[in-house]
Amino acid sequence: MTSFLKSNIDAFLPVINDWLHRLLPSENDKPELVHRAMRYSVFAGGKRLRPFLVYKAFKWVGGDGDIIFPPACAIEFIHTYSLIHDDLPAMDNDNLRRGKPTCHRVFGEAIAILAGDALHALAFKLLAETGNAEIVYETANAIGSNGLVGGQVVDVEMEGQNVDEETVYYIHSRKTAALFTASVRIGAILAGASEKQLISLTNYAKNMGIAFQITDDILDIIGDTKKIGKPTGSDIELDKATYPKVIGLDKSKKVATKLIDKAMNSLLNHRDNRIFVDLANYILKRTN
Ligand code: GRG
Repeated sequence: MTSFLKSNIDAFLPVINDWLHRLLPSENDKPELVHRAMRYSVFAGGKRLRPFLVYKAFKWVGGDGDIIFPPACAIEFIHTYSLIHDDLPAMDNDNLRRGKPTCHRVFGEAIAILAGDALHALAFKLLAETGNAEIVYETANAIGSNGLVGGQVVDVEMEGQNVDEETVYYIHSRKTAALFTASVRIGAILAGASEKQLISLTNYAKNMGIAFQITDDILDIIGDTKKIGKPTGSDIELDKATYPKVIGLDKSKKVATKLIDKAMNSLLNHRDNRIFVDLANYILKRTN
């Protein structure tokens, strides 16, 4: 990671974590159990890349002020909700996430499902409170049956099946890239982006998001459990539809590199694109 990106992330993390704390219900509020579970999963760790993108897209377009933080938190709540549900026994059945026991291992399945549901509702409440219907629409569209849910459905369906590259691309573009895309779009929309800026950011996030999932799949094979916060080898165990399964590790790295190049090219003719370029490069080399 470049020192420019690191200093930007280091400056952002305490601010976003403070907002997340403020916007989540207190552990002392009734029903305490679900509030504890929500807070447990949100603060179990996490790189906060999606809210970082919301914030940076907002700033890039020229937005100013704190109004961007509740929607940025909303995206992190949706992301955390997707992780909680993804880890459930009915889905990937994972015991470890962000280096800690998964939500259902600590609170039980019922509370984990409900904590995810409550994070989902809280996210839409925060988006609605901005008064901007467009960002509510963007987010709903990104996470529904043609977005995250759709990608996850095909991901589950394809376990143990013979898949082709096109199907894996379908899964990755929905289960992972859709939320990255919504992140940059809602940040940009709230700052009053032009159509040209929106198209460029969308192309950036879509390609970067698919590359992000490919690196995730690669890390599941050659990563370090301590760094990624979950055991490696689970994709192979569940015979998941991944690029390494379909085209092998080396070719997967090449596809990810091409997608990152595409992502960077979409912002080539725009000024002040350094943060997005550095982030895209980091995603290719990331170890966690
Ligand atoms: C509608 C939100 C919603 C969910 C229902 C369960 C589900 C459908 C979708 C799961 C999608 C999923 C888990 C995709 C994987 C995306 C991914 C690579 C997650 C890891 O992201 P990081 O590395 O995680 O940014 P941290 O922990 O750093 O935040």
